[in-house]
Amino acid sequence: MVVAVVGVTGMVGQVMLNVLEERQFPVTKLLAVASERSVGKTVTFKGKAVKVISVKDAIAKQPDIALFSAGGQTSLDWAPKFAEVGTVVIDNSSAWRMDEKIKLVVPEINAKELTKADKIIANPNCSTIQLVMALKPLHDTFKIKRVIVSTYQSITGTGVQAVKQLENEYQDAKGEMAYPYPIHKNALPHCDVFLDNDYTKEEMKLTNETKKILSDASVNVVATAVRIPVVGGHSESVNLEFEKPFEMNDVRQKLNDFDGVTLQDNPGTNTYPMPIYAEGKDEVFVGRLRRDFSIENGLNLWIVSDNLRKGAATNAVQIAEYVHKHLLS
Ligand code: 2RA
Repeated sequence: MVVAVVGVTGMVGQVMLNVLEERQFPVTKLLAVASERSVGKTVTFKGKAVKVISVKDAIAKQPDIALFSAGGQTSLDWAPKFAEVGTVVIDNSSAWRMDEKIKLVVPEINAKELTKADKIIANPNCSTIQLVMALKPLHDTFKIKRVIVSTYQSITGTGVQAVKQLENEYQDAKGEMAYPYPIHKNALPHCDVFLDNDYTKEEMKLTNETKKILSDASVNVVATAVRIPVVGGHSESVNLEFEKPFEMNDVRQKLNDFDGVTLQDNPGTNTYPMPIYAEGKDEVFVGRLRRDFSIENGLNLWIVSDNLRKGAATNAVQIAEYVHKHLLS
């Protein structure tokens, strides 16, 4: 298959190349695509140097699949033009996620809803993907009434500039700031921009995307998104209120049985998920399970996952695998 990676020089674009190779996706030709300023540079795929080309040149080559991680405006401008030449676009930006004509896909949850007519498919926000992976098996069994989530997000979600800012702050060096404040020894309750309702865009993504992926607008979701100086992945403290009563063993079983979720939960051995150990892996790790004794049918849990992998690149490649297997062959 001819596969384009648009935004190939960015952090997620680079991880997309790694995941395509690791999962042995059947790439017969890779189109490495980036902005004009990167055209002519090279990236490495399967040990070989691949020259970066422009979006226009990539469209002319009519790839089978285009994985986008190049920002919302680039997706709005160019995804439809790829679709016009028959390419299936899987977009990691927020541009299409809440468009009612566009499917928002976590393969383990709703890939089956995809059809040959879907030429633009939205990859959910990283913090949403790990959340709904844990919620789905519990919602199907115990019907979630309310979700309260606090996130502790890796600076890799912001990008290279944020990683550079933290490195500079370690060395007490000056440099470009990705954030309005220092991130070293700090926690910023400010992911993305503030909206008129005083929530941030990141927090409203968690609210709106979760409802769409679970196909249930009745699930109430409220979020606080916090940036912390880690790089391995996003962590989330989650409080759930169910419609139905539950047994803890049943909760564990449902989570354990859900493809892509790994339970790490044993206080007796200090076993719980941590971003330093989730980095580079594709699982969504769940732990710190405990009943919320302050409400009826309440549960607390802790969710950790590598935001560049299952939170972005791996989820997108898994969608491409589904498309290749079920819709293009
Ligand atoms: C973040 N989820 O972590 C957003 C975008 N990657 O900044």
